Parts: sequence; C-alpha cells; structure tokens
Amino acid sequence: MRQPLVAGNWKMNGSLESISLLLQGIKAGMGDVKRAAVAVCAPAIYLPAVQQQLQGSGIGWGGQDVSAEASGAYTGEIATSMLKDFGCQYVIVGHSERRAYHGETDELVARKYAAARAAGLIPILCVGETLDEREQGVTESVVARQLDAVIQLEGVGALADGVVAYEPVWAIGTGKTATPEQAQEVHGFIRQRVAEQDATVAEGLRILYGGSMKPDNAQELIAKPDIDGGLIGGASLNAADFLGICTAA
Ligand code: 3PY
Repeated sequence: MRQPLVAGNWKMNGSLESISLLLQGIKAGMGDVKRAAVAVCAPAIYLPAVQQQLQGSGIGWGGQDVSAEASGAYTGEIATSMLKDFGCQYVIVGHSERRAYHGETDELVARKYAAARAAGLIPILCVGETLDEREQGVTESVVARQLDAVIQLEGVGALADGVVAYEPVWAIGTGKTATPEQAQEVHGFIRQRVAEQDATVAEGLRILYGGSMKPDNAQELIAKPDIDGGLIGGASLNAADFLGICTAA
C-alpha cells in the first residue's frame, strides 16, 4: 500500500511573514490529515525559516531545484549538501518551468535526480507534456523520454528512492486540470513502463499528479488507482486549500 504524498510547490512566492503565517495555519490543521505524508518545497532562501518552524511537526520540507554538481564555481547554484544542511528531505527536479525557462534538458534533470538521490534526498521528478504535444498525440512518448533519461543514467532501481510527478504543462497555472481519467491514463502508463523493467519498483513508486489540483478536485483525482497524491502549486499558498487537499488524500 503506497502512502500518498501531498507536496506544496510554493514556486517564487511568499515572504518571511507570509510563510510563517502559512506554516502556522498548516500545522494547526494537521490533526485532520489521516493518511497522507505532507511536505512543502520552499524558495531556497526561506529553508532555514521553514526548518525552524517545521522541525518536529511531522511535515517534511524540501527545495524546488538543486545543482547536479557537488560544489565549485557555479555561481547562484545550490548543492544537495546545502539542502541537507537545512534538514530537507525532498527536492523537486525537472519542473516544467525549469525545463522551459532555464533550458533544463532530460539529461541534466537525470543528473540532478542522481545527485539528489546520492545525497539521501528524495527527488520529485516532474514529467509532462505541453498542449502542443498532447494535441499531436505524443504525450506518452514525451513522458517516456523524460522518465527513461533517469532510468538510463542509473537503472530502474533509482526510481525506488524517488517520486514521480506527472504535471501536464497545459494544466500548470492555467486553472485547467486534467480530468481524473486523463491523469490516470498517463499515471498508468508511467507505472506500466516502470513495471516492464521492475514490477516491485513500479508497485512501490509514488506518482503524484500536479497541475491546478485543488480541494474540490483532489479526492476524485487521488481516488484513481495510480494517483498517489499531488504536487500542489497555487493552492499550496493557502493553508485551508492545502489542508483540504491533504485531508482528501
Ligand atoms: C502547479 O500545480 O501549478 C504546479 O506547477 C505544481 O508543481
């Protein structure tokens, strides 16, 4: 039985004051969350504040990106060891915004996944197709290519230490959500593709849905057999909405 995970992706939002209020609100409502593991992925500069407020709360935290390199002359980058220094358990790699705005390739994302894993972080690998790709009917080949980059670098066993998030790009920040059936179709495809190489890894792999997940659609999405939680954008910035999803999971 896979424990659902609900992870907030705050993106580049918040202030010291607003995240403090947000975390107070989330902590206050955690008693109602019966099943899901809960985490927030914060802007790197706020991780010390997040650590201070979440330590011992049962809520995990993590970064939104990380360097594939261990250290050195990489101005502006953050290493896996630095995330570990601030108690992170998770890190998102390959979010579509990083792929689109920062030119991250499948190969680079796979190296980031490997670096996170080597450091003992749980990488949350984002995969998903654009609207154009969906309309061309190449959703599965795009998602397979993104997934295979990780498998080719380290073998399918690498997925035993991570989480996959299926985030259709056309559903990110647009208010459009994949229907539960559309999402399940791709989640099922991902699990099947992994199962072709290792049935045990596939069975244990948590596959989150991301893309405008909200309290009113979370239950229906998470009820699908291959949807194991969510990576939550906008709704993770509001304690009541985020908790609504966590309790639905
Ligand atoms: C969204 O839901 O908008 C996301 O991008 C979550 O990562």
